[in-house]
Amino acid sequence: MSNLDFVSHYPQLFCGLIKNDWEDKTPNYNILGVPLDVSSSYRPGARFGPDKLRRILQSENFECVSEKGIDLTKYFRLKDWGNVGIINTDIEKSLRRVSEGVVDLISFQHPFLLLGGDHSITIGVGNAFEKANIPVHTIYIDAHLDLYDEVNESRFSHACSLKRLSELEIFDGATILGYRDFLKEQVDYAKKKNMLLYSTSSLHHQTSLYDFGTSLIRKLEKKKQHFHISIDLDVLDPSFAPGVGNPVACGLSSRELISLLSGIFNGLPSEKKFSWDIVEYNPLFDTSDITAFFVIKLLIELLGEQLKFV
Ligand SMILES: [Mn+2]
Repeated sequence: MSNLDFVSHYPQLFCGLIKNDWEDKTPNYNILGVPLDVSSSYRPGARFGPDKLRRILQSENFECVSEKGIDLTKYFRLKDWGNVGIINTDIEKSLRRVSEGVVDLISFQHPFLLLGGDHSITIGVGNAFEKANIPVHTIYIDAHLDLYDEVNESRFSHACSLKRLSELEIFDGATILGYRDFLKEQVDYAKKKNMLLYSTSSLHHQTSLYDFGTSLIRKLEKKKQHFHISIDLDVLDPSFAPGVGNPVACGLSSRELISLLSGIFNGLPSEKKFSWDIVEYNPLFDTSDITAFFVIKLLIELLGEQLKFV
């Protein structure tokens, strides 16, 4: 039996692009919700993220056409596998369930997206790749480095995610983009582990974040087998993403983040395998659904850039 034996309550979302059941057609893209926020240290509520996004994805407010004119409904068949059955009193069991679900997603050989949940869900993703024995380079987009060894006596906190990933056998380096809230010893650790570090201000000074993203991934891709792109929405300025668990001022604009990520997918060759997650969306602290509408725009633009992978 598959570990993915749960389905979404919403049969059809996002202009019909996301369905539970594609009947005679095979899905070419998979989505899994992970409503986990047990370890949130400051503002819990990310557990409500996946279902709130699904509610908004039912709206008729969007055309599924990217700004480059790509009509996503012609090419993408996304399957929504619903939410992982999280046990909100037990993070280790919950992460085990996340990783069991992700092992199945890996086996489908199609791109997949996880909707968090806080950043601890990425630990479950790493564990799944460890089980599948696939080396992974992580593109870690975050205002924080998440390199604490322990937070509140837990090694599975959302602030320990990159530290746990860095200890895996399959850890094939990381590129950190957009950090601006950190300790010096965390930067030292990242350098010792040969991680590439780009602060928010170093990104802000690039003339084109699209070109920067493209050249960054082109330099990396030849030596890497699989890329996991982990997007913590707190990389954005809180004025663009108020609905996050740990906001940090002076972040990227929504345009800057979309340019950076579009450039990365533009530079990634079609034969490369990748997966991604969007984490820390917290509807309890969102204002007028600003953060949710950004996530939907991010999906439209990035799926447009991912056309060559489906
Ligand atoms: Mn963060």
